[in-house]
Amino acid sequence: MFATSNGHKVQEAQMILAPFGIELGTYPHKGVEIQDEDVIRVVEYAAESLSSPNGIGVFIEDSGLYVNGLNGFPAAYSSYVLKSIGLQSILNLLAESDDRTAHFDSAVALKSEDEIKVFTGRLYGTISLTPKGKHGFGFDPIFIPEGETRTLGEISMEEKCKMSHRALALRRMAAWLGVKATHE
Ligand code: ITT
Repeated sequence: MFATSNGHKVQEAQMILAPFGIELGTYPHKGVEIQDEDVIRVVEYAAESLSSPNGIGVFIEDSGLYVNGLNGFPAAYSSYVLKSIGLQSILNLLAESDDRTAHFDSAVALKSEDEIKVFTGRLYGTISLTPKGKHGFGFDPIFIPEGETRTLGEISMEEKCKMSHRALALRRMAAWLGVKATHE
């Protein structure tokens, strides 16, 4: 079960975990979310208060964008920053900086019975000069993954799910669960 309120994250997680034969249900109760810049601390704390419906394993995932030219902002506050000031304001804040490098971090906490296991993934890249592309969600239109010329907004969900921070963390979880990909 994936405990989240974000439909985009559900779609991506389904695509990432399908090759492992993992069918994903979703669950709306995410546990208590603390304010902390580190996504690992956010999921560790939330997992403590997460209840697993019918004893089925349940996981949460928290991600954040860390922009080096803004001293790591907006970090795990990404959701609030996007809602409050939006993409263009981030580009404006960065206009004076000559460091446009950034990364996405993802932390997944899996709770099964009384055990909590955390898995992480990171995607390095740079922040584009303007928003580009209609795919994905959140910061995808301004994030250019390392080795790419296009933003995540310009690539398909399938391509994003081969390289993303979320894919790395979820594949680590699948490996820990001992499930092997049927095709890769
Ligand atoms: P939950 O219910 O799972 O907490 P959420 O939307 O709050 O959903 P996160 O806290 O993990 O999700 O992510 C915070 C924000 O960071 C999210 O709303 C997006 O704006 C942005 N974000 C996260 N992952 C992203 C990705 O893969 N691409 C672009 N933006 C992303």
